[in-house]
Amino acid sequence: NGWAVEGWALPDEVLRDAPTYTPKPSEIADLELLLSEAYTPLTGFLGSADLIALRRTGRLADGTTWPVPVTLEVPRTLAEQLDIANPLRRVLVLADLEGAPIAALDTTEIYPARKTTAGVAGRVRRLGDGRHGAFRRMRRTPAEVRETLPAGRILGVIADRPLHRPQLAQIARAARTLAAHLLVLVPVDSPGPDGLAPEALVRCVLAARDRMPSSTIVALPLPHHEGDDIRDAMLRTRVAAAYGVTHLLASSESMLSGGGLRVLVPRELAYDGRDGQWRSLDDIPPKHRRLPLTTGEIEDHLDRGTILPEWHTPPAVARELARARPPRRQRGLVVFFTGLSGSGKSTMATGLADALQESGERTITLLDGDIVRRHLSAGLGFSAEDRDTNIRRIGWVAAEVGRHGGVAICCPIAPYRDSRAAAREFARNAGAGFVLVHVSTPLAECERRDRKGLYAKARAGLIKGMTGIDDPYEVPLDAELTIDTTGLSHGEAVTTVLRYLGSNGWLDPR
Ligand code: PPS
Repeated sequence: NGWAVEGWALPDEVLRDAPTYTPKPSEIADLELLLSEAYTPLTGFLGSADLIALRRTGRLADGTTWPVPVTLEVPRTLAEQLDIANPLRRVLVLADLEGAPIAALDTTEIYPARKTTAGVAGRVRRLGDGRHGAFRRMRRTPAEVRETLPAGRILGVIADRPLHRPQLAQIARAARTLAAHLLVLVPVDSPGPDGLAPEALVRCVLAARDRMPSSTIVALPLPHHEGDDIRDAMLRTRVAAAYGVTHLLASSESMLSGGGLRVLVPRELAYDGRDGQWRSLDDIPPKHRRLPLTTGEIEDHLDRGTILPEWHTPPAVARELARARPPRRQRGLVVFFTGLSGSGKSTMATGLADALQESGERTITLLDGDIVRRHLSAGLGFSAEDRDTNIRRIGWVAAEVGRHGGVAICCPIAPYRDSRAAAREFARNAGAGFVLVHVSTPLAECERRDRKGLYAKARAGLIKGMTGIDDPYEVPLDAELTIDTTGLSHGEAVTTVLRYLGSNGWLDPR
């Protein structure tokens, strides 16, 4: 029976036979917004004419103003399977991370992008009902939301962070002044600027609901486009307008009015100790004035496990935040040792695991190089690609351990910055801590130890691609701790790590 969209009807076989591709998360977020019509007037991924016009003039080829390039890149080998001259053979099915189809792309242009990728442009059409994930009932399209909004002004707030009393006071003021209904848009495509998981952010926002004027709360993706905060802010304004917002409370300096919507820059508020009200900074004498906590101060409270003060944060919000970010001594943690073969990583990792077992810390998982390569990474060798896969696997498993509140201790060589960065990112997305320990014992010392005889073999040319000899080790620039084990006893090296973890709150001081 096929499916149709104005002027685009295709038999089922076309979809069945079409290649399938899973875009990267930010592209999926763009796709969702295209499909929900939050990106009106865009109906698909942009082609080269629009991209060139956009770069030159800030407008699409037809003159429409539009802030950011909304593009889709696919591997060249995949693009080559499409035949744009044939409407039946140019369809690309776009799938989510689990591989379930979300949309069909009617590819009308393929243009060169990077070395191994091509840009594909064309209209997109939703496949399936488009609702998935936690809080799916809150993921509503602009049309659905507009239908339920009352007539009159709509005050929009983009809540990419939990709402504390100062923000709630700003919102209440603006809503009162404008006599507006409140629409809160919560971005849920990736962890917010505070590193809170999307579901946790939604729970925090919902926990503040009884402190807000009558409101509608919607969850939606709001992707970041490479290195362009101002344009992203403009895009957020467009999306808010599509949802029916008439007045948007600015969350950053770079938000500009446009697209029929006014951006309000809220006044800076402070807590007035005399009567417990939040009011304009200038209306409070300095000795009675308390400024809102900074992001760093809030994080500090959570890290230590002290309750956020009630003058600043409604208790229900404080509770949700504390659940989402337990104190460091209870939070999942990845301790990631990196260094040359023979640098002392394994010894330190084992020593650390033993010490933590003894003190009865959270559950410990030791992801030792040899064991990993026997099980999790069985079959991988030492090519750059295999090493990268190895480190990403270790990083992924470690992050899952951290997600569930355990301590993962890893000790691969992990010679590449990118793979280590990926491991750090996995941990962050899982809400776990990440401590990179660079075991910086110099090559000469590692080679002198040469317990496995590998360096001697490498020098003799018997093995190729030995890290430090004829394969690179990229020294970390982001290590939390650097330890050279030359001349250190086993105990001293482990103590250094324990001391770091202790003084940074990662261990129970008991
Ligand atoms: S990597 O690069 O992080 O994937 O390496 P890793 O999984 O930690 O494995 C390192 C251990 O494998 C042995 N080995 C080699 N190391 C480096 N280069 C080459 N070519 C190589 N071939 C085998 C070596 O014994 C490493 O063990 P450690 O414990 O680090 O000494």
